[in-house]
Amino acid sequence: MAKKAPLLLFLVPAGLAGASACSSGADPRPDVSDAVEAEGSDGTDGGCEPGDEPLDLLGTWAARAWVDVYMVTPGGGIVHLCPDPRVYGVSLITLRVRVYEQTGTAVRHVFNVCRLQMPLVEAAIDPLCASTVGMQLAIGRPLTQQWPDIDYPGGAVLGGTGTCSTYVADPLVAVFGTDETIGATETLPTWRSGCESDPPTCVDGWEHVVDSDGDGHPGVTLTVTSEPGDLIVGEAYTAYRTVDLLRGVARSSSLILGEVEPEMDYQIIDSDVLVGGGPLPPQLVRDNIPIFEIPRAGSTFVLLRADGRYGADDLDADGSGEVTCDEILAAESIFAPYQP
Ligand SMILES: [Ca+2]
Ligand SMILES: [Ca+2]
Repeated sequence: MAKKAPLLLFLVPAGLAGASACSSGADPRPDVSDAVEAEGSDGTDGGCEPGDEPLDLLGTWAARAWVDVYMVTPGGGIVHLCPDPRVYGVSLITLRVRVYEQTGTAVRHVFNVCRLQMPLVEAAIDPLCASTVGMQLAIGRPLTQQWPDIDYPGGAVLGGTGTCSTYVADPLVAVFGTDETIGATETLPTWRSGCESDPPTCVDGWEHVVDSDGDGHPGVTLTVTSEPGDLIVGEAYTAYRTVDLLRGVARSSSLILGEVEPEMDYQIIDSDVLVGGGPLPPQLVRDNIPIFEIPRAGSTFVLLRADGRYGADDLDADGSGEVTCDEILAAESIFAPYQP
């Protein structure tokens, strides 16, 4: 510690000139410790003072992430978003997290995805958006039914063993519609631009496509619907991936708050879509269904203990001894105070 002080003394005036102007002391030492403390507790809303109370994360948690997305019409399509081709929305991801081991600052857990809701956007055919409809993308029913039972094992690292320690989870990687050779970073199977043949011919990486939701169509099914009317309706068969990195502060043994660095992306590898009542070839569906642009920063999450310990709500409504995704979704108003 003593060795580091001269370096900090050197860095603080250079890096935090504005902040140190607000500090009162003439003695530089309190300024340095203030700066260090502020940095350590700066994860969410400040105010979290590291305490002596030991942190116990074992048990079942309910989690919600609010992911900022921009949905963008690729261009060249019949259907476009309104009023701009680039529309802001929020995707909601609801998770169950079971922490089964905590050794010092290392945590082991299993994540389950309870639900992923994509934003409703306005779309139209006419360029001036005089007559718009709501367009909704969603994960198809086969996957939404299977998802809660799929375990994503992983871990997290704490910055300390007391309350207000930092919390950094392993990336939550969920890939659907491909074999296991496609992970967090490999290129998803992709329809070659301009190709007008069948999917096995047109999709680069077709050999990696798997009917992972078991609905008889390649890849995993996304549905697109519009209300009112049937401007655009049908199914897109996709390779789909979401990667979420959660970092925050374990404020207590029943509350973790922080930011999520998200990625979400999909490639349409086949489809069955009607636009204005007429079928649309797969190579054109890509131009008519919005793609996602997700900012790296600004999205937030909360983990709330859900098993009744440490003063938390007990979401085990049926007394089965286990908190299920259905029980979390039935009690989702618990997330409301943390909505950004
Ligand atoms: Ca499928
Ligand atoms: Ca239960």
